[in-house]
Amino acid sequence: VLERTTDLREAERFIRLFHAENPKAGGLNARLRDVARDVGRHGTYTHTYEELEFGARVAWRNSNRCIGRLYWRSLKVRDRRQVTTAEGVALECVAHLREATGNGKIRPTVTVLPPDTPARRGPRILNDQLIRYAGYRGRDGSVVGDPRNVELTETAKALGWRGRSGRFDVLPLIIQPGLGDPLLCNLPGDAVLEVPLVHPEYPWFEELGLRWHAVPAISDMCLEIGGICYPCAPFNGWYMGTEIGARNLADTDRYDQLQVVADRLGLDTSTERTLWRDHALVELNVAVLYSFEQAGVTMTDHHTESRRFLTHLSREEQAGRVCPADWSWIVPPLSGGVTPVFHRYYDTRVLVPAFVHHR
Ligand code: HEM
Ligand code: NRG
Repeated sequence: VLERTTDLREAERFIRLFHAENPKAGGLNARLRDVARDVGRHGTYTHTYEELEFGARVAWRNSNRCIGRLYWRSLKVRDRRQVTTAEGVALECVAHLREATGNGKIRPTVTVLPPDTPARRGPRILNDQLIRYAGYRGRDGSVVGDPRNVELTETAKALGWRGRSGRFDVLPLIIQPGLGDPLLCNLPGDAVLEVPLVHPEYPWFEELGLRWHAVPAISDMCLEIGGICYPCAPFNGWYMGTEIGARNLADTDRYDQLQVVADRLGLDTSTERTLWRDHALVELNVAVLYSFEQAGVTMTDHHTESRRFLTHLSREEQAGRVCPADWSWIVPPLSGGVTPVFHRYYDTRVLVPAFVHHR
């Protein structure tokens, strides 16, 4: 049982925001009175569907680290607050992936499961994304798969999961219900669209055996709206190529592929001054964008998305709002200075509703 009751001032602040931006909703004072009554009686209140949808969209709009916010109004909100069991949560995650993947035409989607209330804790997903590749640590300390997910892989194994020791094994979901033991759930193959990576000019690239999943679906952030915390609200958009090509496959503490790519390209890696890392990085990113395009899977590139983000900023200003942003996350990890988002600073305020890391 949680001690925490909903902060009535936060609730009122959100209800006022909802009515200010949705003047047609009407009945502000009646709603404020009802919310105050419910918080007084039960320590919390329940969002209407319209409030939930608006709150989730504004949480995206307020994501300072996100360069993809131009489309915040198009977020599809799946209201699954009535789902109480871990099995139900697992089924909803699978349904979310199927709907959001759309055969490659990815739809930005969030599924909202029950909130934390004074009476009962909401469920949680232990995976940081719905789709993650296992990382297996060997005796010599080296890792097969994604080194980032070694701990999650060990948790899954401790709960009875058996990995196949491959480089791209999709981990099961681990769901912690409000009460009781965690549940393991294998994702069915048709819920996980993947793209094998090929290069438009180098046939050998395919032999590297690299691939990535189509949908990034963050599942470990709380959705906070009007003083209510939804700890289980997995959301997705689509990938920007650099997330995969310049980080997941390139970082030395992830798949660490720059040396391998440079060797195949026949680059001189004896000195940094040949810029072999930069060259390999570009070819890796070319392969990522080309492969997703060929597979018909939605993906954006960092040049296009940077321009769109500045469009978003000016639209927000025209609407009379500040659009805060975190420069260190907005600037892409490849060719930063060649994109327009590099050449300015941003308001760094933190607004709510928001997606927040509580873990
Ligand atoms: C972060 C792009 C949709 C919320 C990011 C990052 C990128 C990005 C490149 C930085 C990731 C990193 O460096 O690891 C996009 C694109 C989208 C999209 C291209 C396409 C539609 C969404 C949606 C939501 C969202 C639908 C929420 C409803 C966030 C949040 C973060 C983030 C909360 C920060 C994550 C963290 O702190 O780890 N996004 N995004 N984004 N995005 Fe988006
Ligand atoms: N860099 C992470 C994903 C973080 C969120 N990125 C998005 N979000 N594109 C990775 O898996 O590489 N989104 O909701 O679309």
